[in-house]
Amino acid sequence: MSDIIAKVIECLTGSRKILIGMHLGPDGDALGSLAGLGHICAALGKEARYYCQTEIPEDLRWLALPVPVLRGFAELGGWIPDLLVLVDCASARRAGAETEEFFAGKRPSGWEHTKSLCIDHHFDNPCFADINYVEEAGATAELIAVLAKALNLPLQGGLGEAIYLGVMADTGNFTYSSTNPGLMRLAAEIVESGLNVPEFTKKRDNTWSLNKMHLWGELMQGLRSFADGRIVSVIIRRAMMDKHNCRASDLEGFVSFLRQLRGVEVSLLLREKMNGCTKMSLRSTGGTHSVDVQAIAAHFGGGGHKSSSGAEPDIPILQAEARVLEVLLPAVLGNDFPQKSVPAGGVYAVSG
Ligand SMILES: [Mn+2]
Repeated sequence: MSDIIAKVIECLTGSRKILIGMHLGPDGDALGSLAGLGHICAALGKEARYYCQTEIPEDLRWLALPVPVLRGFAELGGWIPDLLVLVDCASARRAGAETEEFFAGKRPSGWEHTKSLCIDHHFDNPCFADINYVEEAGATAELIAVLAKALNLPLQGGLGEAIYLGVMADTGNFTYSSTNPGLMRLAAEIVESGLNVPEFTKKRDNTWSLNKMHLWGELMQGLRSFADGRIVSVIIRRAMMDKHNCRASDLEGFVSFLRQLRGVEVSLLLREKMNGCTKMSLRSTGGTHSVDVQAIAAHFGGGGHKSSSGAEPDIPILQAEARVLEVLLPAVLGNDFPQKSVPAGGVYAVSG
C-alpha cells in the first residue's frame, strides 16, 4: 500500500463523523465519487453526511445514496464533522462559498478541529487540504476504487455502481483520451461483481424529456463554425432555456456531443447565466495533437483537464465569445499561444 493510501485510510478510520462534499453542478464522476466514498464510510461504520451547494441534476437523481445530499452546512443542524472530504474538486471554491470560507479559516463554530481531505484527479489541484490524495487518474471514482480495494471491499452493489458511473462519465463511455486499460479493467471488475449494464444504461441514459430533445434540436440549428470548421461554437441565451422549459442540467453532454461533427477539433459552449454573465465549456478531441483547452480556460480564471475545461468569466456572452476566440483561434491554427491575438475578421469566417 502506498503512503498516501495508508494516510487516507488512517484519516477515514480515525474519524467518526465524516462530511463529504463535491463540486457545484455535479457530474457523474463527482456524484459517483461522493456516493462511492459514502458506501466506504458506511462499511467502516462511520456516520457520513453529504452536501452540495447546487442541486443534483435530474439525470443523476436515480443513483441510490446511503443518505440524502444536503444543500449546505446549516442543514447539518449542529452536527459537527471530524473530517471534511472534498471529491473531484480542484479548488475549495469549486465546492461553493461555504467550503471556500472553511479553507480560508472562516469555519462554523465548533469546527475548529475538523480535519480536511481532498480526493481529486485534476492536475491543477494545488493540494489545499490537510491531506491530499490528488493523482492523475481518468476519474476521481478510480481513486475511490483504489481505496475500496485497499480496504478489501468488493466493488458490488451501490459501491460498484457509483464507481462505474464516475468512470463512464469521465471517459465518455470509454471514448475520451482519459480512457485507459486500467479503467477498462476496473469497469470489467465491477460488471463481474454483478453490475447489470442494460439496467444501468436505462437508468442513466434513456431519460430525456421531450423538452430537452427540442432544446438540443434548436441548438444544433444554430451552431456557429470557425477556422474552417475546426471550431464549433454554440451560444445559449436564457430566453432559449425558458422557451423550452429547460434547466442548465439539460445541457449536460451537449458540448462533448459537438465533437462528433466531422473536422471539429474544439467545441465551445457559451451559456448566459441568470446574472447576465457567461459560463463557458470547452472540449477538444483529445489525443496527441489535441488543443489544450485547460490552458484556454485558465486564461479566463477557469480550469479542468487538457481536453475538457470550463470557466465563468464575469462578462456578457458575446464579449466572452469574442475573447475566447481570440485565444482559441491561434491555438487551433497552431500559432503561439496566447501572446498573439487575431485581427478582427482576418482569419476566420462566421457561418450559421
Ligand atoms: Mn472528474
